[in-house]
Amino acid sequence: MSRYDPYFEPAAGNGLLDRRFFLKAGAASSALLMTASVSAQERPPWMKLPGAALSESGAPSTFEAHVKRINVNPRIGTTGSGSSRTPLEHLEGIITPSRLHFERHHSGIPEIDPDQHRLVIHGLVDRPLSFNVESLARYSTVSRIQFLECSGNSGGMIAPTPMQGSASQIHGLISASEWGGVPLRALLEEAGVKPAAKWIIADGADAAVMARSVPLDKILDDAIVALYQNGERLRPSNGYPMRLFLPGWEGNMSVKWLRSIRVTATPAMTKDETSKYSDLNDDGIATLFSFPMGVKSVITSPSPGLALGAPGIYQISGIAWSGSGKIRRVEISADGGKSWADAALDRHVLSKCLTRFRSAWRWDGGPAILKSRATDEDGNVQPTRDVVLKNRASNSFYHYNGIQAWKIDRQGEASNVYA
Ligand SMILES: Nc1nc2c(c(=O)[nH]1)N[C@H]1C(S)=C(S)[C@@H](COP(=O)(O)O)O[C@H]1N2
Ligand SMILES: [Mo]
Repeated sequence: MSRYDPYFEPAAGNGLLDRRFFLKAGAASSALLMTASVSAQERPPWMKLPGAALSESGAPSTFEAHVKRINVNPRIGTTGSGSSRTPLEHLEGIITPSRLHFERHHSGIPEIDPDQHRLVIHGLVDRPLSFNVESLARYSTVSRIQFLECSGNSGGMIAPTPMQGSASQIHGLISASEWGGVPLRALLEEAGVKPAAKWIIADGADAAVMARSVPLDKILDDAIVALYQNGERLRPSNGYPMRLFLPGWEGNMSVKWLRSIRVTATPAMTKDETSKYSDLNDDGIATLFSFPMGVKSVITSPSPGLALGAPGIYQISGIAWSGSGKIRRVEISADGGKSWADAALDRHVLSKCLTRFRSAWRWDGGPAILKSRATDEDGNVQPTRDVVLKNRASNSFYHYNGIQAWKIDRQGEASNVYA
């Protein structure tokens, strides 16, 4: 570039460029990125014969077979207990394809016949009610494009030395979908909630009988009984034929294979809200009922396993989210946090959803430490690792939302560092 162009000016240290670089520099930036010349080609084999037949259900290209859920091995001694993770670094945008939505099961995936499944609403109500899939589907359905995150996500980051793995191995218990279902408020209004009611206890029809207590206020605010995920019926692994979906709150509470809602005056203190999904502090006292997921972000490209090529201009891209509402701002640093520049947020900034962010970065081939820091609309700023772990017991790993640092070495390889 010989003429002056403000978008080539640095926006922060170690090569970060203005966030509008890719939008405004247009032809100039693409010329920088694409150096191969295009010449007339011979027809490839797939142009010489008609292609494959139609099919009833689509599947990804066989060339994309590497884009799959990872860590799918169940816990030793069990068949289906454990978790599988979304391959974050291979995805774009904000919606997770249903087949790649992370999974977390406490006792495998039940095979539920929808004709035999019932959801019962009982306890402190005037009229106990029982629904099957068909009767629920007659209610007016709402759609929510929102994330679901396991509160154990990123728990490996409490280890005293940084675990090495891909973005998905470390942070892949987060996904986002369009969830379609019936507001629980409508069902509770029909059942008639008694004045003493303050909580509901939700439980699932799996062998683990996962049960969680949820404050009634949240249920009346935005909880749904989800029947649909990305336009189709829920996948068995995500709760078929129905699940509770609690926008922005820790994934464990979104009880899958939902079979019972009991309205109560007090929480049940189930194992999953006392011994599990609570945060032990170093004074020996545990914090219970941490419901909304904290403001968080992670750079998915570059990230471990996605090496950079030659020095030059790269797009930094990642996801940010907050259980409290919308993402307002994401800042990026290429010098380990000494200086920061605002990233561009993609058009779809939805409440309690993933937000895609991007920055332009001129990598000079030297070492760099990339970080992202998200701020939500309530003004919550993503904390550093030290702040998250302050006063926590050394084995407490839920609700980790610290700033992630990726170190880029001279070969362009990224690794997890505490910096
Ligand atoms: N019935 C039931 N509901 C459940 C679970 C379970 O094992 N059984 N796992 C919970 C946990 S810990 C999480 S993080 C989410 C995961 O939802 P997903 O598998 O659809 O990603 O479901 C929650 N609901
Ligand atoms: Mo979870």
